[in-house]
Amino acid sequence: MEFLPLSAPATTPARVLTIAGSDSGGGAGIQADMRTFALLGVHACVAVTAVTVQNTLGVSGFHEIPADTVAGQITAVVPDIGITAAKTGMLASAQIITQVATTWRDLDLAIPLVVDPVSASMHGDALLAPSALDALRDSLFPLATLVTPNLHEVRLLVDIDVVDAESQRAAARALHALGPRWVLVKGGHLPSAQFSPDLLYDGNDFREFPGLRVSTTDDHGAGDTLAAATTAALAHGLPLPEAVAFGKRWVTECLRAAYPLGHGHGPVSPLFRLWA
Ligand code: PXL
Repeated sequence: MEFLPLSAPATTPARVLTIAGSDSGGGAGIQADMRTFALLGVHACVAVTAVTVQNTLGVSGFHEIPADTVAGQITAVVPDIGITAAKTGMLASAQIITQVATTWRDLDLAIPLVVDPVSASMHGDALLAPSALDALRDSLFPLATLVTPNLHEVRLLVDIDVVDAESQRAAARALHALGPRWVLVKGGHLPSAQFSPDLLYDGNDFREFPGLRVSTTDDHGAGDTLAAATTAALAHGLPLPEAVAFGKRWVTECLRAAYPLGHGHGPVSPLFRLWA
């Protein structure tokens, strides 16, 4: 696999920020982001939004962090540390989404923001209050450089059932109308046995990333890992379509390297980068 053009930084590496929830099982959320960020050579700052209680069998609950504490984490690190790209994952509630959007707007940053509109775990456990969908659409999407919904999230956000290439395009158009600069409609849940086609749209052109499907049930954290790798690539200065292409290759390799864990679904793994 072709990797990012990394050379050792003279002193401080590129910095990114993840605004996301903690996964006690270590496979998704902040933990997935940090694994990928470290292996892609970026320093990661964290604004924790929620602490989930979960293992490989599912999420049994979560504790939401107060919205002003989430905003406080962002305003504490951004001007001090200086970040070159950011991503959001689990945001839990409308209050947190609204505060994150207000904080982001107030900081007036000209850096990419990748919004992964996490709504549920792979087991179907809710990670976002249904009442928060309006906040996501109205306040955060217009600030996003890229949004990365899976097909379940597409249905919740724009009420379109993606079943083929044509409906995937319709969904991309509807999502783009909500204000993000780019939309990536992920095809991981499409019925194809061979491919997992993701569709990128900027309001004018469509670009498909066919991606070979990796057959595994150990795919916990795949969406987070794709968004994190794309964010890291943006922090390294890649243009958006190349960053998405890199993210897609990265998550495919992480799916190939996924391992069984516990009694349920194991995580995708970027640890392959460490082995000879
Ligand atoms: O993979 C989405 C996700 C994001 N963030 C947290 C999660 C999950 C899925 O379980 O637990 C904290």
